[in-house]
Amino acid sequence: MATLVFDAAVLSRKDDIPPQFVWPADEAPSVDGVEEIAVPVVDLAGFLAGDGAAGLRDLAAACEKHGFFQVVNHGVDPALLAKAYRCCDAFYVLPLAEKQRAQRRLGENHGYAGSFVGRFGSKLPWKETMSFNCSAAPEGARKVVDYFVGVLGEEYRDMGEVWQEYCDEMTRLALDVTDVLAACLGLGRGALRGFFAGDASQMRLNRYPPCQQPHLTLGTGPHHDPTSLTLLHQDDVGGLEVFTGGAWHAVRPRSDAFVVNIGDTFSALTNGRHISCLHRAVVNSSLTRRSLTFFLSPQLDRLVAPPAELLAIDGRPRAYPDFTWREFLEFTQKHYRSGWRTLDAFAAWINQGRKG
Ligand SMILES: *[C@@H]1O[C@H](CO)[C@@H](O)[C@H](O)[C@H]1NC(C)=O
Ligand SMILES: *[C@@H]1O[C@H](CO)[C@@H](O)[C@H](O)[C@H]1NC(C)=O
Ligand SMILES: O=C(O)CCC(=O)C(=O)O
Repeated sequence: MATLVFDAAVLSRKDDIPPQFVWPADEAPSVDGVEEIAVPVVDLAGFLAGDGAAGLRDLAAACEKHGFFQVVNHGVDPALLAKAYRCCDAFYVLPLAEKQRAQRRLGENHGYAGSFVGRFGSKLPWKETMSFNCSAAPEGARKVVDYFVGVLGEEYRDMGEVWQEYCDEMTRLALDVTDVLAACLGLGRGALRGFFAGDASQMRLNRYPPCQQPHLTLGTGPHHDPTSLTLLHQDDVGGLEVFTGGAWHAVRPRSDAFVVNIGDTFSALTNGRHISCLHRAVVNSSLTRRSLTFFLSPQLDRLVAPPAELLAIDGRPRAYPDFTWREFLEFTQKHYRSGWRTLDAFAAWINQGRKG
């Protein structure tokens, strides 16, 4: 199988980018740029301290319209974020051969991806990624450190420790966010936490090198996250865009905020009331951009079905059949690569007897 290696140092200087990275005109970003969107902001500390109702109406509307918002006063130490970005850089400046010791293989969802195997022969994303599992379950407490040491060696223990600490904080924050969303849905605080007990979450570090033809390509193609909730921190370059009201909109970086994207599984959990956010990332002609994404997911065998209390409040028929996170994850890996309307395709596949 042909392998195209993403060598950032070489590609960043190319005046003509390789055709595999050129996206069709109707998907490529507009040369004129897109308008910024005013993203609703949740004050997490304020919510947790009890002035819970403030701003919830706007937030609920945002979740039902496009599925994303920002959270500030989230309690994540800025020093930890700074350390995380330093670690991200320290990983990506490694020689390619060193990074490839963590090479992600076909069918796997963890490791370093900077070269792309044959079947991804077109519309390649302009980026490198490093992904790894994490979990707040007791047996997952050292998962991240063990992964770094296991795959890259003892010298990477400190790096693993930083990502362990970062992931632990992200799980804490994501679960706090479920409390806010539960309130939006008319459920009690804590109503959605049990669903995520023993979570099988994931962390991904994205690095987008500069591109001389930024309007021909995308750093991350348009997609819905199949996972439950995504906590995204972007550096100050900018590039995250969300689709709402029939158009793409830029999300201005805000160093004190995490962007929360609702994913397919959370949408199913809310009986379709909260929308899975369609988003993408564009690249920059002169600057390297980084984003840190944490994907909260339940245990693999958790049944994804809306809480009875929610169905009673909602009064609407079930939007999706029952499924487990494992089934959906496997579907996204084996049957259906595209990030578009994956949940609908999955629901149709279940309703047709899980064939094919
Ligand atoms: C990471 O988690 C996924 C499921 O969430 C699992 O399929 C995979 O084997 C795990 N990989 C590692 C290295 O733990
Ligand atoms: C690159 O980033 C800078 C700084 O954020 C911004 O001003 C500029 O518009 C971006 N250029 C492109 C092509 O995105
Ligand atoms: O880099 C970004 O802002 C978006 C990243 C993203 O959507 C992803 O990693 O799934």
